[in-house]
Amino acid sequence: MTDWITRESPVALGAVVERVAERLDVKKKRWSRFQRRLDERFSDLFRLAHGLYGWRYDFAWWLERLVEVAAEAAMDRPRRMTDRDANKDADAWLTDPHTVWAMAYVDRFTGTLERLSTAIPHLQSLGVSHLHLLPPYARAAGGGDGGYAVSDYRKVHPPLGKIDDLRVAVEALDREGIGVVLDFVANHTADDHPWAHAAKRGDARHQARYLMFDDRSIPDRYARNLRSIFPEREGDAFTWRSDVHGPNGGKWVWTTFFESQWDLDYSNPDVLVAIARELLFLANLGASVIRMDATPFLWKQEGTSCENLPEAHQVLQIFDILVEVVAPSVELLSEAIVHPDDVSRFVRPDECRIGYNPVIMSTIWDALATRDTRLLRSSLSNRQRLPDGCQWLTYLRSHDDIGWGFADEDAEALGLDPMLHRAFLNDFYSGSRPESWARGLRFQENPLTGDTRISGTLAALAGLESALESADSALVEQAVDRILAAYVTMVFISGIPLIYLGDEIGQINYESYAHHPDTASDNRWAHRPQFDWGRLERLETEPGGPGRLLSEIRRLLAVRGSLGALAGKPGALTDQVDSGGVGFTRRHQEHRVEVLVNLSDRPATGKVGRAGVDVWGGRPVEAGLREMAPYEALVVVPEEEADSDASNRRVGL
Ligand code: OTU
Repeated sequence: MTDWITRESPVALGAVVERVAERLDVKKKRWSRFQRRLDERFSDLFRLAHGLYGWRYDFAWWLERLVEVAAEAAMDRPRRMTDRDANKDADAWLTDPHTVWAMAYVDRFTGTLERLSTAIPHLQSLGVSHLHLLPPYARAAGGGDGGYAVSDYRKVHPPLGKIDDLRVAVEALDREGIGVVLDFVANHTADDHPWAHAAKRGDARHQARYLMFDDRSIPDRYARNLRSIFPEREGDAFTWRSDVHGPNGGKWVWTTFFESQWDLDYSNPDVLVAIARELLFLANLGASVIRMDATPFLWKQEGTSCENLPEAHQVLQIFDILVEVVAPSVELLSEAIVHPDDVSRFVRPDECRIGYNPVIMSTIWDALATRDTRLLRSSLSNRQRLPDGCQWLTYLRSHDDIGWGFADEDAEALGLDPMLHRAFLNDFYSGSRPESWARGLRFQENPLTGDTRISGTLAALAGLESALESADSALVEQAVDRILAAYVTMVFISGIPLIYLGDEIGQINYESYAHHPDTASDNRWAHRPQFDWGRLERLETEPGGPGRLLSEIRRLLAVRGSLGALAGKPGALTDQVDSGGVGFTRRHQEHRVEVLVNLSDRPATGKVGRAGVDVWGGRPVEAGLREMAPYEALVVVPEEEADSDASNRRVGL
């Protein structure tokens, strides 16, 4: 039996398409392509939109507007991109071991968009296939949360250039084989976005795009169940704004993150349609991937935590349909840094196909501090499965803080008290334990729960910064080995590796962030230093320390690119290294690789399952037990494969 939506869908589609076509300047070939794709996805779109807005008297009109917005974008899509869309294997890169991402703030990397092309040789030397430009858009005054308080998607932050410079930069990178990842901040706009300005003036339609309240009665009811995202901020998730026209001389505005970031109200279809237009504009700028910021927060409902609600997923599924219909070669990336099970739920073939993996990230740091990989291993075996066609983005740190994102249940099963364990990790990484090598900073300490997160560059957190300061070369080399052990784990275990640019040259924390008014109150700026191009040049000829780090990261990514086994499923744990290490195998078609890593500063015992060639260490290995040096890693491929492997040349076998 078919339900009424399935039954009505072709009729509704026919009517919608006819009316939209009448209003648009239709280009015939494009239109038929658009219509073909829409045919395939319309019943899903209808069902999802009806689920969210079907109760409204004007539902049919909004559905039509949504299709119209997609049709307009499809007609405007540049030719270069429609060619890319037509390529059937456009998404093969998701599992290609050559896929490597890097991320940077344009101002801190090359200063301007125009100068981005000067960075191409460095990106290519690392094998970078995709570059995430942290939001380069016009932003609220006072730094605008590094671009995450967007004032206008169609304008670029003036010091970086103009929107055409962004278009040109994307094209230039693309020509060199580097796809661009652009942010879409769907949860909120800046408080100086044109919609916010109209809301301030008292325009009812624009006030209805946000969550605004005359008094505290409704906010108080919601606030009971909300988590504080930035607890060092005064008050709760609501901000009193006397500059918003209201009967009581202002309004309370929902601001999950900072005061200048006004949450949008997706229960209003006007928001969905208006924001979809901006999303498709970015797709047509040439982005290969669009990063959906703060996905868990998109939908609010009283009595819930207002995170991870089913409707938030449905909104994302609608975005996914629109992008697929207009720009099928564009992938969506989900940024959900929540409980591991919730993180996985955001990564689906019909939603975002790529997702940040905060579990691998945080449990690698856990293993380095505790010399114990049990939490890493249990998290990996319990909560990492993704549907086919989806992919993790693995990383050691991003532009944000590090939160200890393991599941409490997993820690408890190992006999750990999750709160105490997080407290230990925070102490360790902020350097307040005597045995700690780390130089991190406590980020957003919560006075109620004592909970906090950690800021710091890779070098600062992994002990390279303190070692360099001590000028003890043995400590420096040990810190480089530690970073490489973490990198080998991250790069081989699953997903697409992501590098925060500057980490590969061992950049340390930028302490002066505390002296700039725009950054002083947010110590994440400590780990967003200006990229040091002079240092990069110096390191090219330095054999040890950070110079070795740079050349080894390049080599590691090259080895990765040469291993067909990495195109397959994520690593299957083998438990072949004792508790300070991790072992896993990966297979794809006839390819196979076994990885053993000692993540501790003590020797460990590992067991190689099958003899072969360690393409990382550059030597043949026997099967069986072996002593592993502190932070040693082995990447073992069968001998036949090593013979034909490009990595041989690189490792000089
Ligand atoms: C994101 O991060 C961005 O990555 C941050 O740079 C922004 O400040 C923020 O959104 C607001 O736009 O809380 O500590 O589950 O954890 O969206 C970082 C997702 C954050 C949130 C995440 C957020």
